[in-house]
Amino acid sequence: MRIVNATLHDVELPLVHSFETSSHRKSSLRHLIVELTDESGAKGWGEIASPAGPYYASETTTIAWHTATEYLIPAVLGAEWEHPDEVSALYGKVRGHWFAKAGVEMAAWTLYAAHTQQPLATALGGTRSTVIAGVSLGIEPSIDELLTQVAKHVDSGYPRVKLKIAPGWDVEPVKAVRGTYPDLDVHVDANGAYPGDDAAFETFRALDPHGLTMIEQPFAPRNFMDSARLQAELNTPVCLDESVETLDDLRTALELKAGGVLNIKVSRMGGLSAARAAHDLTQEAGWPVWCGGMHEFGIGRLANVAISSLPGFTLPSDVSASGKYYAEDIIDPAVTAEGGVVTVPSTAGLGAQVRTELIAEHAQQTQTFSAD
Ligand code: OSB
Ligand code: MG
Repeated sequence: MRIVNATLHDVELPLVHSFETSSHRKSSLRHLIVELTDESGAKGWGEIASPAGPYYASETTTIAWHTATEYLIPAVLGAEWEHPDEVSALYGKVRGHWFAKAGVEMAAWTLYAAHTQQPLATALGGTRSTVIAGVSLGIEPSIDELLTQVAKHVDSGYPRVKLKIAPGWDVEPVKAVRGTYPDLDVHVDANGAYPGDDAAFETFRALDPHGLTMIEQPFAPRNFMDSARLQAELNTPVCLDESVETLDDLRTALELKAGGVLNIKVSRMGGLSAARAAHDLTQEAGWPVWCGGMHEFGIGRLANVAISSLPGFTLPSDVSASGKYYAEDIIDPAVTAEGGVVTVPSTAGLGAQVRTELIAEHAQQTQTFSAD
């Protein structure tokens, strides 16, 4: 296959409910949409879902624009390849920049699926026709407002709720949610906000008896040592997110027993091929996995749905309906989650139409490239 045209669209969509994590609050998101066209005219779509600021990872939207336009798109344009597993090698000399790479590689994967007339999930080796969605709830101004958000999502059928925590907003919100929902699948995500000190260990010991499904990323990225120490002490599984950007990080985590669950994010790992390889490695090690999200627009959301259809994704994934975040999504149909169940598309390619008019309406900047 040969990519002859590429367009990068910088698109801003308003959020229906502002979202706060341990680092910051946001009310709209800017993601970069990658559009690739091959010689036959088939199209592939990808999404660079980097947050605007360097708080989740060091990449930002502006940096991702630079990386994609200067390095990644020139590397894939005009190159010959048979399978998307080969695409990351085309820009193999570029270190890091996983979000930018993930968006470009996702476009190659959806192009390949369209070109070979199969659903993206099938091309990846997915085996499920539906996946279970959980929701991720941000830090709210009060416990009452958090309980309102939990009720809203439990009432619409989501079987798992993840609560963002940070020092000062941890044991109390968990107790409140547990008090109201004794049997709900609840987990917490600290986004690395705790230092590996005695006070943090005290907090996690206090959370341990509340039957949480997991404690996600308690410590700073790649603090595998304190994570292993915590896992040895707690009954609650520790889940790694920010700590695992590469398969080498994952091998370190497995060897050190720095947790018991992996959140596989396509964006954080640099694409669908790496996400699938992480799935295979954790399967061998016996760690269950789930697919994390980055508040993706519909394109990245459908890639998350597709990877979640692989057999090792046994825990609910952050693939909630488009409508949890966006009043209007850039795909048609948008992702829906009836009773927390998302249907894996069975049509060839991405699995939905891309609403190019909506992309144009919300685009802040656009750049097009052609192979010579
Ligand atoms: O840690 O999972 C995270 C969003 C931005 C940055 C980090 C995270 C998140 C989420 C999003 O929790 C969940 C979703 O996309 O549904
Ligand atoms: Mg996380």
